[in-house]
Amino acid sequence: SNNKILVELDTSSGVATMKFKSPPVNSLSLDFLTEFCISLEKLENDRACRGLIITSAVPRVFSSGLDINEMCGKSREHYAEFWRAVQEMWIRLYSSNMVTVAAINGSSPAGGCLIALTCDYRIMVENPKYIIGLNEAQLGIVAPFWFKDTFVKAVGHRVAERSLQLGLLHSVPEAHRIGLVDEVVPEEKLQEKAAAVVAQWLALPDHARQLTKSMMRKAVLDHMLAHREEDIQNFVNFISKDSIQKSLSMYMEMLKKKKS
Ligand code: CO8
Repeated sequence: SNNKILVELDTSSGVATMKFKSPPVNSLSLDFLTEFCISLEKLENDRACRGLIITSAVPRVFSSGLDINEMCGKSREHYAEFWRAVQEMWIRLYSSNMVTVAAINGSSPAGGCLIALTCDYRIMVENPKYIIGLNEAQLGIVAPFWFKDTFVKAVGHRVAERSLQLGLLHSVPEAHRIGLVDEVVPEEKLQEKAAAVVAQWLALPDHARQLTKSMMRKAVLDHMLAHREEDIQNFVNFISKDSIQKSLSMYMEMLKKKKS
């Protein structure tokens, strides 16, 4: 598959833009995650590419998070394969040598919020309809420890504790106030702002910035890598429970009803 994510590299600036284009809501299916990892690896290995802007080509949604269909009514083998792909996406993005900026031009719940949090910097479009946060608790599921760690690193422990327990989806001004996003801009300024931020970060010597990034992220990354297999087993056991399957399918029903 090679059609859910558009990648463009501007060789003069060394900055690539990745646009999620998997309608209706850029949910993170196994195919999407696989394509994401392949695209990221290509850019990572391309010496002409030093920066990455991640944004959406779908109106009003950055990413709706993990594709709930991948977590409902499937085999344990499928759950394990899916979860490994989710981990792989995070590992690659969190440890990327590139400057990564999330240009969040729509709602970004759960796994969508995780992608944004995994970047170096977050810029969100001001729009009263957009929401962002780790709402897992609202679905009756629990954000994995490395989602939590990534969130805590951005907003601090107290804010994360409340937001995670309540599964809050924050408005844009609130997300800005708690430090979940770094900057808020009008839609028409987003691209320009994202390019300016990447340029600012790229003005430093790569090696110093990269080593600093890796020093700041090492503990969280090492902890995840040390518990990767255990995390897969936990996910498979948890998601296979009848009670969890029931919560997820009720949530999917709720999403579909809300529409009419
Ligand atoms: N997965 C699959 N389908 C989805 C998802 C999703 N995450 N989100 C939306 N859809 C579907 C809807 O059911 C709907 O389908 P249909 O057209 O058949 O009715 C279609 O996409 C369009 O959705 P909406 O009508 O809701 O679109 P809106 O533009 O009104 O709203 C939103 C967009 C805000 C993104 C909204 O769809 C939404 O809130 N979606 C749910 C987001 C969510 O809660 N995601 C959580 C996923 S779980 C996760 O990412 C981390 C899990 C960690 C696992 C830990 C376990 C141990």
